[in-house]
Amino acid sequence: MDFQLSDEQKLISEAAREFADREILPRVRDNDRAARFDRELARKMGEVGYLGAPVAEEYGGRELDHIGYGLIVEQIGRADSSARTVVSVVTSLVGGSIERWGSEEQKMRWLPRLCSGEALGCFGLTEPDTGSDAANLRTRATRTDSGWSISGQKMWISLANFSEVALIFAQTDPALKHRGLACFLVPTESEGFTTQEIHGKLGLRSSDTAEISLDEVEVGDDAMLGAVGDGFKVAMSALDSGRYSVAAGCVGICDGCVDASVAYSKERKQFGVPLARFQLVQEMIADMILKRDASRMLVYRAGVLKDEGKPNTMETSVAKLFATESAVECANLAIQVHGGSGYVDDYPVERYLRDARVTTLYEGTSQIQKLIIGRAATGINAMLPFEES
Ligand code: COS
Repeated sequence: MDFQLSDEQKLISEAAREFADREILPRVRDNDRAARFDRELARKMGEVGYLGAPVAEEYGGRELDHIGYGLIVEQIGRADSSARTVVSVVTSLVGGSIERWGSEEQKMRWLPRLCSGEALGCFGLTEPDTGSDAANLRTRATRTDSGWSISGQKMWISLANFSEVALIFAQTDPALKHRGLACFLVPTESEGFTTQEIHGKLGLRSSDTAEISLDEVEVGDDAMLGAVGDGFKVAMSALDSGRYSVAAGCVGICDGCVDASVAYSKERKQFGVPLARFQLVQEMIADMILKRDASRMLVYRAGVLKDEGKPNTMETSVAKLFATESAVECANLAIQVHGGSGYVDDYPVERYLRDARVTTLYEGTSQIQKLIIGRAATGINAMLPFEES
């Protein structure tokens, strides 16, 4: 067992940190205040290879392992969770799914553009009435003479307003339940495909979030990712990677909270001494470090399993659950250390709290992660109706 990063991994992490300090930090507050999606930043992240880090080089990626990918995500997440969302969605949910399930033609058509940041993609699984119960989709795909016609609604879809391609999950035969689902690569310029921005979010304000409407959108057979019936597996395998990425981003939030709190507590004086002199302040910093380090180790464990090609759904859920809850707790503690200054955006900690809050909701709520972990431990699926479990 080796707890040290290799020299190459350290370099990857340092380069990502420098990039984030140089390209992201100077614009993060303005983007957040203006609730502005920064398309130019997404392009820059593509240029340096952060939108296709684990994708094979022949498709425009950097072919890094999952630890390397996680290190990049951590550093981007430390600077700005909205930028991190672009990395996670384009790499883990969209690019990863195309690479894993796509035909050679689909890979060549989409991956180089996604990896370079020339095009963006979004992941259309969630619907107005379907969140945790992901198999129960209402969006329908109906056979036509030349392919499929898709109709339905998708909700809370990151990047949908700026994407060139959407992965759309749809039911082909409700009687088959999850085995009737299919995933389609739908160009967003298709007739009948429209999006509407969702306003008023607590956090991730400079991340684009939208509702998608599909009104008899026609696609050919060649738009299907995998086969009819593979849709649920495409979604679950994407989420195995997406949850890992969210967890790594939350390690970055925890790390940012520690650094901001250490700096502030050494600089700010009360009762004639720096805040850092007080034991109760040190306790808060120690609690943050505990959560950051444990989250990081859990992310590394999941990443190593992924790199070894071993089953990791449970370990990924453990990492996602712990890191996301830790990010919320660390951000809350960091505000406490900063006092009134932590309540305004002169410091990053109030944004950390607002941005962290969604991570225990999306890509599977904390409750869903616990049910996945509980099922792995007991062999009993507590998500089924009682008569079927
Ligand atoms: N990778 C590939 N295939 C997987 C998989 C994975 N990680 N997990 C499950 N599958 C497959 C199973 O092997 C099974 O295949 P068969 O039909 O051949 O038997 C099939 O998918 C169904 O698996 P399972 O019975 O475990 O599915 P459930 O309906 O019990 O899954 C949960 C329930 C809650 C785990 C799932 O619906 C889920 O993750 N929900 C949360 C959704 C979510 O995160 N939404 C946020 C969207 S992005 S913001």
